[in-house]
Amino acid sequence: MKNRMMRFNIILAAPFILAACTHQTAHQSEQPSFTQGLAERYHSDVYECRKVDSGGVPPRVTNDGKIISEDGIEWIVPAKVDYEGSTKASDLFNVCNDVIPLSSADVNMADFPVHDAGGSDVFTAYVFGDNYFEFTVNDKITVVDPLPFTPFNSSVIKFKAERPFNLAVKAVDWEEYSGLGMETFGKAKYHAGDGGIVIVIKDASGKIVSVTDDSWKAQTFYIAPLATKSCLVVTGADRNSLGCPMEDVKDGSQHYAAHWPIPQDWKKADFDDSAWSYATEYTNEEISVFNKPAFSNFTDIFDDVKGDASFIWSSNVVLDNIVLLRKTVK
Ligand SMILES: [Ca+2]
Ligand SMILES: [Ca+2]
Ligand SMILES: [Ca+2]
Repeated sequence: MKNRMMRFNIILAAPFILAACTHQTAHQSEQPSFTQGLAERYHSDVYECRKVDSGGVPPRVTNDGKIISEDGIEWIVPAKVDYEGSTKASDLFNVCNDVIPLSSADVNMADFPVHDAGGSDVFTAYVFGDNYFEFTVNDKITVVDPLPFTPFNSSVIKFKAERPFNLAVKAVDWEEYSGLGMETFGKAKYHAGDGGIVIVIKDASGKIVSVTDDSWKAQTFYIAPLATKSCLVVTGADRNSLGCPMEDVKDGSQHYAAHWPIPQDWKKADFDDSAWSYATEYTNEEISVFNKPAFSNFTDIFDDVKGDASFIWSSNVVLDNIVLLRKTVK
């Protein structure tokens, strides 16, 4: 009886299995590699800050890790970054460097260096990222977040360019448990932290020329933690983890992570991002930034009534941990 039932189920399922295989072949490059468990240490102390933030919270240690996926590929987690040796963004607010202005009125914008992305117009970008970003203009200059994990900081990037220019931003939600996308948080030993980034760009006259919103393109390349592999739904270029559990767990050490390779040419203006989704907008409340002075001391910039920037990310601001963002500023 049992065997007959099984055979019956297989016959019923056959067309669906066939359909799934055909689908997978058509979008093979979009299927992730999976890893399970903690990565081994790659670099210890990518960055170290000994200062506590204004809430008395000690900084988290910034490590990264490497881990081999089930299909034999080595992945650097949370992301392979160009931190060391790269040009760092200027500090708008950075406890670790003792740059702690109470408002934008206390910041001398004329002091910041100007990076040359081609062209003669000067633009100023203001960035707050949870937790790390690499900001590329016209694939010509890349300026990186000086503080990869915590405390939370904010940055200024002044650059010369000509409109239209292309922005390519790699945004990384850093992690304490390398390869698992989790951190200790209060009483929770395994907590999936969130990401989010907000950017405002002004021209030399102070006029806002671009803010982060849902006109930006966004794609995720690293999703963790995954309680199961099957909760992740990949349909073409769409990588949807919204059906996966996100609650704190007692032991996340055996959770999975999904990885995709980052296209070589993704920073180029003519890179085809047509299959990518538009970014999802998140509110200040969703990202919980009112207790973070690197953001809340500068709401005149980030929440300007003349152009209120939204936090953006891919569809899952908790589980998606590497998000590439693209925008052409006209
Ligand atoms: Ca940061
Ligand atoms: Ca985070
Ligand atoms: Ca996360």
